[in-house]
Amino acid sequence: MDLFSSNQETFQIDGCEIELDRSFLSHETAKSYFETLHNETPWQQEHINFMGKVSPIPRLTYWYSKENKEYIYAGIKVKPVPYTELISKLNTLIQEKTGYEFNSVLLNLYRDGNDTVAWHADDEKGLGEYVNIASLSLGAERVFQVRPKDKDSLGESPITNIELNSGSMVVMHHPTQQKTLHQIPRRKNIDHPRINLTFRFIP
Ligand SMILES: O=C(O)CCC(=O)C(=O)O
Ligand SMILES: [Mn+2]
Repeated sequence: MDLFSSNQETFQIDGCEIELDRSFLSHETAKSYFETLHNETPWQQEHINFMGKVSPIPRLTYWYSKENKEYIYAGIKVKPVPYTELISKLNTLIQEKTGYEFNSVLLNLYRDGNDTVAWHADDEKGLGEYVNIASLSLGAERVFQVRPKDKDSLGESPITNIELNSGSMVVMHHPTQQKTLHQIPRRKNIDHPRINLTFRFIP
């Protein structure tokens, strides 16, 4: 495992700091964790209700929580399931690396380049005021885009594109969720899956 490698970069977006470690996990470890999570996660197809129209979200998800914390995102209420051995191990690794405490994780499965997550901030009330998020990527490389929420700041710092390779970890420090939005846009030419785990702390 390449923990504490020096392959790191910092992005500043509207006064917020996003750190990237491209080799948080070695290629082999990332591949093996991808296989386990891809095969063993009971992936769910969630739906959103927008003005009475119910549609499937364009990816599969699953929610684990160490302390039985329920979670609501995009109007979707998810029941907590206790951590598996691998999720526990990753939670510990990521806590050691970041110095932040995490007790819950949202897993996203992007089956191919057609699966996406639209512009949003992880600023739900349930996460409290002070939100730090660590996000681990496994499998296909995808572009993670970040932009200021504030239209005036958008002129000065337009969209930042961050390539997320397998085994990379991103830390979005407070107040990134208050001041910026992020998304994973569609990439038509990608035909293989990506798993992303966003570790959060539910107070
Ligand atoms: O897939 C990613 O890298 C981001 C996922 C995300 O933003 C989320 O689950 O809130
Ligand atoms: Mn997010």
